[in-house]
Amino acid sequence: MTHQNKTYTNAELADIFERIANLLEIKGEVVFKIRAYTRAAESLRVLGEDINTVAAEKRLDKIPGVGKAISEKIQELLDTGSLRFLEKLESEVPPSLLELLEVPDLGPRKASLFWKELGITNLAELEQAAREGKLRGLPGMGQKSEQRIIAGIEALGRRTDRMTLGTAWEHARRWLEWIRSQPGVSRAEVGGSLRRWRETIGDLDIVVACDADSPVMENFIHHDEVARVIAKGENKSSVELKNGVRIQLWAQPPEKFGSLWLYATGSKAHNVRLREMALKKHLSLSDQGMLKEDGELLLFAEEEEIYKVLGLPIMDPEIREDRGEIEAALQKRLPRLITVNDLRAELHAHSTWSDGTASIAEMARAAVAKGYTTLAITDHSASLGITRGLDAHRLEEQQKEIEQVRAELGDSLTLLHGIEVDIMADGSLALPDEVLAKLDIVIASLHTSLRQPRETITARLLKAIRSSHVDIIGHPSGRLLPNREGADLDWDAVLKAAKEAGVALEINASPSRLDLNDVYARRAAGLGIPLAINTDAHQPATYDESVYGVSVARRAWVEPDQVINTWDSRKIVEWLKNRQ
Ligand code: DGT
Ligand code: CA
Ligand code: ZN
Repeated sequence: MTHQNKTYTNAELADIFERIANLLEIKGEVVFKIRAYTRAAESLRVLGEDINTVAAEKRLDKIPGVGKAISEKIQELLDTGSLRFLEKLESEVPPSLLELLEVPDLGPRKASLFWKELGITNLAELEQAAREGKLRGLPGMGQKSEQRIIAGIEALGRRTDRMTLGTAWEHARRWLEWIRSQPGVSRAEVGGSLRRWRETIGDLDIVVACDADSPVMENFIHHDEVARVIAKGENKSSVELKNGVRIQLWAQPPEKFGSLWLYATGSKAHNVRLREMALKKHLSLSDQGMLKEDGELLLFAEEEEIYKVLGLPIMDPEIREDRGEIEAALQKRLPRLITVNDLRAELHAHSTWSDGTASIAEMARAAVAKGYTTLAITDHSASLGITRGLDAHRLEEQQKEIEQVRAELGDSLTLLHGIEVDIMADGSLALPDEVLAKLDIVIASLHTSLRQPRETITARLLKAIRSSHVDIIGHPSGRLLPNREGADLDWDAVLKAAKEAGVALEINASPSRLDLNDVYARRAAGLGIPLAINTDAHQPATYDESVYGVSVARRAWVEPDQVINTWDSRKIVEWLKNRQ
């Protein structure tokens, strides 16, 4: 059957070849065949020009990683809208087996095993078999791995389609630019969870001030990238884009922008509190303004004026969560929240000595350019399965290069020689104490066996916190946003131990980590535990992700001095010295 109207984007074709690769691997096909399809998929994703153009110009077989066989398949898909090879494959390997690959740590080889040995063809059957204890007898499986699969399936059930902050900001910046270019628009800003810098984002809220006859709303719902209009109105429309992102656009004339922006920023709980306070003054607060009992509508072009009427100072969006900010504001004890400009140090950075992509000198020069006065190079220890971890010998070699860069940079940067040492499954560190003792700074992180039971993994982390040379615990929970949950830790115990040991806890700034999260960062700060906001940079550009870590700290009500990265070099070095 042919579908004349079916067209494919590069990403859709890449998905098809990835599907083929997975099905072939489940089938048990030889490795080089599978690799050919994975490579083609990767190549299509980064191609940078429309596949339809490439096909029209007969250049398909010139795409790197795409040989004759695969270019013919692309052509067949573009011509007919389907692929006989894939149809045949799907009649041999049930495509519902691909559901299994969504389970964390479950790859095609395991899926193949379950299918061939137990006849499992989908997720529901896998869950049932696991709960009945049928997996543990298979080769390479045991009771523990069976438990992990059950936990993985449960986690899938809790999964959301929320975006990370990094992804959301990328989309939002592009759309802000487009909206600001529309006729009659005087102002456009983000609202919603994005303006509050929540750790993940459901839909983007964009708030616009525009003239009554501005076409912005119409142009928005008819934009090329829109797949579906979810709701449409004169002042508010909501769409889903072809890439799956949802955007809600709010519009009002400039004189109502303040009330609109306040309303659309939320949180809902914060809004409800403000509304209650307004009602006590016989005012009804809405996105339109404040309605007086006599029917007059007070208009607000700026948010600040609304807070003023309510007897409050304007509040930073990050704390508008009804977590005590109203009470604190009334008592005039709102925190002076940390900002990115307060940061003077990066204390967790990798180089080509482990899995980074820049040299120590490049990382150091970029830190100076960023205005930092301290940088710690903390490459991975050797234990990890990852590339080129450091052992005692390579650390000594690295020390020489550190010395050279110090000589080059002089007083402009305090360059610390450190390590990110792996916390092993039993809580010991991957390198012996005498090796760690020689370093300026030690970060200890959990990278493996994150699914240990609560007692085990808590004890493991406590052991690391209490060991003699650890200064910072890196990304304490090990979670990955938006969907891999962190370790099941006893946080009371972790915070108590960190407090006693004087160890700093990291707020890892990567948008796919944000770990500590806002809630635990706030508890840690409340206990007086030093915090470290680090980007875990593997290249200079990553330093700019510090803004995400700072947003977590701001949501946690953290003031600059509680974060060691705001200190000058002398104070950081002194803190490190006093810990040893
Ligand atoms: P999200 O999209 O799930 O990441 O979270 P938000 O906070 O962006 O929530 P969303 O998109 O449902 O709504 C955007 C803002 O609109 C929200 O932050 C506050 C406001 N809002 C939504 N529903 C209500 C409501 O029922 N009452 C009040 N007062 N405000 C609301
Ligand atoms: Ca939203
Ligand atoms: Zn790292």
